[in-house]
Amino acid sequence: MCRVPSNPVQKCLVLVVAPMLLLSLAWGDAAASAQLGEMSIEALLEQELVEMEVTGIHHTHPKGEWMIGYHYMRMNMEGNLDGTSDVSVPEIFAEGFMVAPTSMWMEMHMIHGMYGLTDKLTLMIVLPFERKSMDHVRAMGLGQFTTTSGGISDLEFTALYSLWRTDRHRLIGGLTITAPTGSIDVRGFVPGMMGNPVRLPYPMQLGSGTWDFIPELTYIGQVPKWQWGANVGGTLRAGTNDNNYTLGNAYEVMAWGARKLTDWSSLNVRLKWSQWFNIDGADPQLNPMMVPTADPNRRAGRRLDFLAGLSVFTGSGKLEGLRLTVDGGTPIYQSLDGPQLETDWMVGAMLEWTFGS
Ligand SMILES: [Cu+2]
Repeated sequence: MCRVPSNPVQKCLVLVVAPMLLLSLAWGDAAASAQLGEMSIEALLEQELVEMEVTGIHHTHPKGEWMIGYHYMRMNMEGNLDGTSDVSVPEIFAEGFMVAPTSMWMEMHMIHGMYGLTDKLTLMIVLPFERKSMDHVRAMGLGQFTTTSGGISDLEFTALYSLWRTDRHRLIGGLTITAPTGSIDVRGFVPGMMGNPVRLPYPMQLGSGTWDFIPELTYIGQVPKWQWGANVGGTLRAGTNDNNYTLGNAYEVMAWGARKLTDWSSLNVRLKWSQWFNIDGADPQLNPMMVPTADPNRRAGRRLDFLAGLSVFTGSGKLEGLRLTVDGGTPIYQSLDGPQLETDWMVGAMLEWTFGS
């Protein structure tokens, strides 16, 4: 089931980089306990929790502590899959479509703020902006075209609660509510439509149009210099949006390991499984016979991603609490209700500043 990707960059990531990262994670742990010094183990683990934080995992803050962050993400998709098989552009036309998507990129800029209301309860808000671009080919040799969209996406409000905690183990429950602030009415110019902008297909829209609920549960384990954990979360969409549809529900399961490399750097590797379902209902302005992206029954999929992240941070002085993370990954398995564009890789960078308390 799990095939090694054919793309040489992906193959290199999976076969070479992944084992190297795992090896470096396991490299020499002997000095760890010697460096504890006069710091208590609780204080050390609290500090290392932040230093080894994994992108996409929500944590809690102590009472009165703030965090402000900026997170950039880019995802690239190229080629189409139906199930796990490649589908060529002529095969898409043979199914009767007039237009075939060939590639897409997506960029997100997210600004987040966190505040520890109590030692157990942390509140978070995320303001996301998105930009997307999709390339297409028209049937019968009519040429290529690109559509783009951009703007604010769905605002997120999150409450995180520390359910259980010992020195070495934590269990955090979270609930995110997203507001339908992202547009579901994005239009664009498409050749052959008499120069009038038309409603762009589902993946080019900026929001879900519904209030969404995202419950999650996270386990984090720690010993000095090491962190591991697992997280499960689901996205549940409430009601039907103004354009007569509901995006599919989704869930994710992630497991990771992280290692402090030096006093100022840490590394993590993670495996993330995600599955998302088809759209309920349909936007009446979209014709599902025109292009696969306009078909509400060709949106579902599931994917296993391998990801790695490297963080550098400051521990003292004026820049206390500053942390920069770069990370990236690639799917090692994906199966899509297609024809649907295949994800090739994703990269991101995050800058965070923790203060107060
Ligand atoms: Cu935070």
